Amino acid sequence: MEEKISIWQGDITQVEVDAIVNAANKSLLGGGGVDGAIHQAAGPELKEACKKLGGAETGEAKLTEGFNLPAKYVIHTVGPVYRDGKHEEDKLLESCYRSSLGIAKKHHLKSIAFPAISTGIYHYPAEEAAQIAIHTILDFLEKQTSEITVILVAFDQRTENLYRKILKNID
Ligand code: AR6
Repeated sequence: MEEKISIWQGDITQVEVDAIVNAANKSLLGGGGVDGAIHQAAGPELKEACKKLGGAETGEAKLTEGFNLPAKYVIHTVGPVYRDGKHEEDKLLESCYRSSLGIAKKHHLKSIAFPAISTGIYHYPAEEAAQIAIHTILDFLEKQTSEITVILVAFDQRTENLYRKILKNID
């Protein structure tokens, strides 16, 4: 499985890929966490482009250019706020990964980097979120026979360890 998904620890704004994914909120107008870092690094033009998108629903994804980022594009997706696991949080998180990959495929992008959507300010339990991320990505790549390279960006060691453990168990 390692050849389809790679893991990289660090700041997603530095990753040179066709598209980085932003863990945004429904307004798509910026916020804290990885969203704040992406807007900061991309420059004010990103916010101007986002204003034209008219927001997004939880689980949806929308595309903009990357402006000052090394990535060509940003795919903005809205993760679920984790409440108790009984409000379709898993389906909505899965939808974030699936929608983002669908956009990448539609635009013939060859590489995409994901942050750990919803696991920060939105409090999704890290291990469950990592399981959903990896299984959804692998399922998409298999069923859509997509050649896209996927990078999972772990901001901290704990997330990196989780991703490595899950991938190892699938092999
Ligand atoms: N590069 C990669 N990953 C990062 C970075 C970075 N520069 N910064 C943080 N992370 P979060 P959410 C990790 O809170 O939980 C915003 O205000 C972080 O360690 O950014 O989906 C939005 O506007 C965590 O593992 O996103 C929304 O309102 C992961 O990215 C809300 O936060 C996601 O953490 C979305 O919350």
